[in-house]
Amino acid sequence: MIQHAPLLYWRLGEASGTTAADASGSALPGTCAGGVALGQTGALTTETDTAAGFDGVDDRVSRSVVTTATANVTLEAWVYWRGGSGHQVILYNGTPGTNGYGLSVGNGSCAAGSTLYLILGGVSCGAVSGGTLPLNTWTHVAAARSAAGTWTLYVNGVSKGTSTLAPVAPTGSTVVSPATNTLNAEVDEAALYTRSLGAAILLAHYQRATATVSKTSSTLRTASSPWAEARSRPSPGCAPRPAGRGR
Ligand SMILES: [Ca+2]
Repeated sequence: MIQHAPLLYWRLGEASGTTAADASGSALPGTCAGGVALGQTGALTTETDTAAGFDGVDDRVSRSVVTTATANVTLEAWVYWRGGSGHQVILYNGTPGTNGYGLSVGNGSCAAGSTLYLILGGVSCGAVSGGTLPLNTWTHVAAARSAAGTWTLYVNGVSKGTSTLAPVAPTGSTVVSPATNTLNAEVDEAALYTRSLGAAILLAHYQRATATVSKTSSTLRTASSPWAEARSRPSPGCAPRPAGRGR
């Protein structure tokens, strides 16, 4: 996903600490809170970068909102959902219930239970349904809004539906598992783009998580995956803190 220039890219591959590095180059790190479980087996079988676990109680990774854009945006993440009740938010840009937009799992009040959907705070809590989110399985989820104002929700790179509902301009936080709607899941490779990624790109992101590396591409011979560029960057986030400066 790095080659498609995300504004925000939390790989969530840190082994310790409380900062989630931003691998996009935008310097938009998140802060881990509540005891996020680092070092979980990641979604990408093509590399060893790890994922983060959220307990559905109080774990989150957040920062101040990274963009107020309401069109030409894409949210993307891998989620390994562990079930549970409640209205759980995977990745949100804005203030749930008030403004912004995000990817969420329904509890039956906004959409059918255990359903992935697009939530638009203050507008619609179930703008587009993506069908039942599988349990205990890495699933690639994304939502993109075009310049013309059409949202498309994707599961594993496949469109599940569209909506032309307009979001309220985001304020507040960009967050995985917001405090108001905590998530019981592992999350990996969370990204936000200030452009609308199309179906072909999102399907490629999904497929490349497990793809066999091409032997014919000079680029791929030196970069074993689309994420390799990000992997090679220094990753200061969620890194061990200097002695004596623990939480
Ligand atoms: Ca990762």
